Amino acid sequence: MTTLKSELGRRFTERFGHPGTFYASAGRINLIGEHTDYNGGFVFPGAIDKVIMADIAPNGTDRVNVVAMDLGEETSFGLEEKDLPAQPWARYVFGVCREIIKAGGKVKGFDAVFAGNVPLGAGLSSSAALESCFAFALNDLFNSNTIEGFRLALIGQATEHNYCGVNCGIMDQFASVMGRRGQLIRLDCRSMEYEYFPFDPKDYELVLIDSRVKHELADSPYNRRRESCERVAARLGLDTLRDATMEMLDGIRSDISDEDYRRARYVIGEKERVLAVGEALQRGDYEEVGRRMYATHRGLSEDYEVSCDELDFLVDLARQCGVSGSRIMGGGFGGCTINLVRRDLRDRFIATATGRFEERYGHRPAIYPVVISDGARRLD
Ligand code: GAF
Repeated sequence: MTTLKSELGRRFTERFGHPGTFYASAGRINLIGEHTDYNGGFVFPGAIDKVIMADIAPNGTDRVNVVAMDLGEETSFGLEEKDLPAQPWARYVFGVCREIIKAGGKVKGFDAVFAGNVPLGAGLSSSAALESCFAFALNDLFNSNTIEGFRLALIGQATEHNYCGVNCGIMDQFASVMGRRGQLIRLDCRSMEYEYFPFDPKDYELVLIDSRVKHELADSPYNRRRESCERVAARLGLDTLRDATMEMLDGIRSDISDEDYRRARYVIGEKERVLAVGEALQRGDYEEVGRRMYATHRGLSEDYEVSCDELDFLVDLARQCGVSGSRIMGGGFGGCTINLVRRDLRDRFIATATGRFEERYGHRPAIYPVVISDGARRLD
């Protein structure tokens, strides 16, 4: 963090000739509740200690100059709809500016340099971290912090929908903005009520194993999953699958495609699993939490079909090593597994998983210990 901040500061001063203000927002993990957010269901995310950080200062013009330090690229754009930049990364920043303006907030010209340590394509929501970082900063710099956190998350989500082609739910931006150190958040994505759950098990640890196989949400298998769910909900006369039951789904089975049936079956099962995990956490029953994680993986792999060979292999390895819970995390099509592992098994599991994965796929997976951390913030 300190190195990232000083490198950003150096680059900013070199490029713009004066110092700016630092902001950061976090990537996220999700314990359970996958592909439930856009179905009006529950999710269980937390912010992590990997961030996108930006150094920013208003420049007194109507133009935005942004340097993406990790990519070695720079662009400049105006703040009107016609000014949409060509670079995909710049659309996140542009989208946040536009969504704040469309929501009645203020954005004027500014200079910025950003960089980060959220691994890209790992399912840790680097794009939500980027959106949330800029949304938080522009709220502070131009709106006297009058836009509340939950609205900043909606601004990030609308950016994905309107400028990046991903019809995502609210989970990633919500966790990135609202995350708190040491706490997971159970969010009801319909009512937007949420509750913080302290997460600091003595005998267990969360470990991410990154397959380093890249997924692309924008080529739209993600959007197609969402469309399946919306078709089934509409057929049931519901707004979302939140109120659907297995009995209702079985009642329309012959009217819908087998694929849509399986998508909805997964979502209905996942809703129950998130609630069961909330209760198990309150009892301190981490073995039950883990069992539910394996059940989620099975649903994501067989019914929702967002896993892949590499991720199924990692989950199988976890089971063989006696890991309490393991599943693919995030949107899918690659990225990480999240593993709930007893501390005494941790090192052996990591060594086995790393070695066997490399033997089979020819490259080493990356290992990230999970540190549940604060979400969007200004850095002094
Ligand atoms: C991606 C999306 F951005 C989230 O909204 C969520 O749907 C997730 O996939 C799956 O749970 O990260």
